[in-house]
Order: sequence, then C-alpha cells, then structure tokens
Amino acid sequence: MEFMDSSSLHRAGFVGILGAPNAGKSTLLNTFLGEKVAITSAKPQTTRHRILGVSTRPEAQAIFFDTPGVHRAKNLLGRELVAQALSVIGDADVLLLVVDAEHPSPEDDLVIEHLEGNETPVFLALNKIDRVSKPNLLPLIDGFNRRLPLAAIVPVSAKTGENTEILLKEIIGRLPEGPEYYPPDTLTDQPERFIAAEMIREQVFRRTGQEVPYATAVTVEAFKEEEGLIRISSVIHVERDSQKNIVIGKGGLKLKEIGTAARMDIERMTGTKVFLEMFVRVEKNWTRDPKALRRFGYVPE
Ligand SMILES: Nc1nc2c(ncn2[C@@H]2O[C@H](COP(=O)(O)OP(=O)(O)O)[C@@H](O)[C@H]2O)c(=O)[nH]1
Ligand SMILES: [Mg+2]
Repeated sequence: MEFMDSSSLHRAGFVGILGAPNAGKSTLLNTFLGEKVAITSAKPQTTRHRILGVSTRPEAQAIFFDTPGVHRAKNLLGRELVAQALSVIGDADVLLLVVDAEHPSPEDDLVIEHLEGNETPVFLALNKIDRVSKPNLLPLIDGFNRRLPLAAIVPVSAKTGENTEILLKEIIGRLPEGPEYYPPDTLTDQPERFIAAEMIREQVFRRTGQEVPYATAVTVEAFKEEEGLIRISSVIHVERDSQKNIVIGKGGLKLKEIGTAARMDIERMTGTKVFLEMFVRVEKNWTRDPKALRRFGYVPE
C-alpha cells in the first residue's frame, strides 16, 4: 500500500555557492557530489567558471553552481570572475555562503554586502572545522548572525565530510517543490573535454608559484576517443616567456610532472587510458585582453 504525505514531495532547485577565494567552495561541491567536477587548490582564485554540479536522490535534486571567489579584482579577468560569481545571486533558489572558519577574511564581508536586501534564503557553511576548535566557532557564528539573516549555520569540513550530509539535507528542505531538471545520472553540465582542461590547469596551480597560475589558461585543442584510449592535445597559455620557462622547467621536468598528474586525474574521471599531449604558448597579456578572455571561455561569447 502506498501513502502520500508531505515527506513524499519531490523538491528540485538551484543552489548558488558563494564566498571568498579559498573558502573551500569547490571542495565542498565535490564532497556533496562524491566526485570531482570542480578543481581545487590552496591558491585563491582557482575557480574561473560557474560550474554546475547535480546531486540527485529519490526525494530531491539539488543543482549547485560553484563560482569564482568574490574578491577585490585587480584586472579584467578578476572583474569578470567576480561578476560571474555574483550573478548566481539572481539565479538561485537557495544560496550557500562558504566561509573559512580558520581564516575568516574581509572578503567575506564583500559577499555579505552583495547579499543585503536579497530575498533568497542564505545558508552559511562554516568550513574547515577540522582545523578549528569548537569554542572558537561561537564568536564567528554570533558575528554572522548579526550581519545577515540566515536560514541556518552549519559548521562543516568539506575535506573530511563532517556535517556535509546534514547541510545538504537542510538545503534540500528549502528547495521548491517540483520535478527533476536533469536526468538522475547527471553529474555536471560540463563536457569531459572541459574538465580535462581544468584538471591540467589545476596541476599548474598546484605546481607553480608566484604569478604563474594567474597568467595561465588551458585549452584542449583535440579530444579523440579511440578504442580503449583518449587522445588529448592541449595548450597551456601563459603571458610571458619567463612564465613559459617556469611551466616547462629544467629539462622539461615541470611540464612532465604537470602532465603525469593531470593524465592520472583524467584517466580516473573517464575510466579510460589517456594519451596527453601538451604545448606551452605565450599569449601576451591575455588576462587584460577581452578577445582572449572570450576565446578561453571566461566571458560569454
Ligand atoms: N583543512 C581543510 N582544508 C580544506 C577544507 N575545504 C577545503 N580545504 C582546502 O582549502 C583550499 C581551497 O579549497 P578550494 O575548494 O579550492 O576553495 P575555493 O577557492 O573556495 O573553491 C584547498 O587547499 C582545499 O584542500 C576543509 O574542510 N578543511
Ligand atoms: Mg573554487
């Protein structure tokens, strides 16, 4: 016998993830999904796209938008990224503000300024609690409660997964009633080709220092699926010759390291053996060039 009660309502909706750079937004998205769709690194501004990740369970479908970190931008790329991030405010049914509880930042306040007067329910994820003792959370919770009307505050660790299931359930409870937007097995709207480019860029972020990550874009020129093998040809774009030398490294060692790590990630994602070819090309001052930003997909066509 079947019963209809309120608990059998199906919910579906869009959740905009917002926060300062490095708060753990992309890590949290990957933890919600149980798979890596968004790249992460210890450097701020790793994320450069609004990335959609879909979590489907029998009672609900939560569609997350991961976004670039909100910060005081210094160049055209930075301003485009912040604009992209803030644009989710109008597109989401629920907002999830992610804060690094170990290192709260003035940029948290920048996000809060943009949320003022906004009607969308806002959840606060106090992230990285694996690094903070519980008593130290209380003043933080107090401070955020005073600054912003919040649907709920949930201390979590995106890294260990602590409390993330509780947070996801709370969020689902505030999604509108309705049917699924995407087929249940959808993980992201991004093609593997795009995620592959991101996985290469992630390794550049993790394995080079100073300004190099911020001068790097990656494009995939060819992505060919053959019998039991994917052949990928990619270009790492940097702004100057000196950066090209750093990415290539002595005797090509750095590029080899980047390529091996990225290839293993892409093989894990696709479940297929990957042949990865990489070129490094200088594209002078692309972070300031609207045409290059469009070509690399950082601004809409
Ligand atoms: N200790 C700890 N580190 C975390 C946690 N969540 C994210 N990180 C780390 O924080 C850094 C930034 O994470 P990322 O997801 O790229 O942040 P985003 O810029 O907000 O997307 C990375 O080095 C992550 O491994 C967490 O819960 N605990
Ligand atoms: Mg990110």
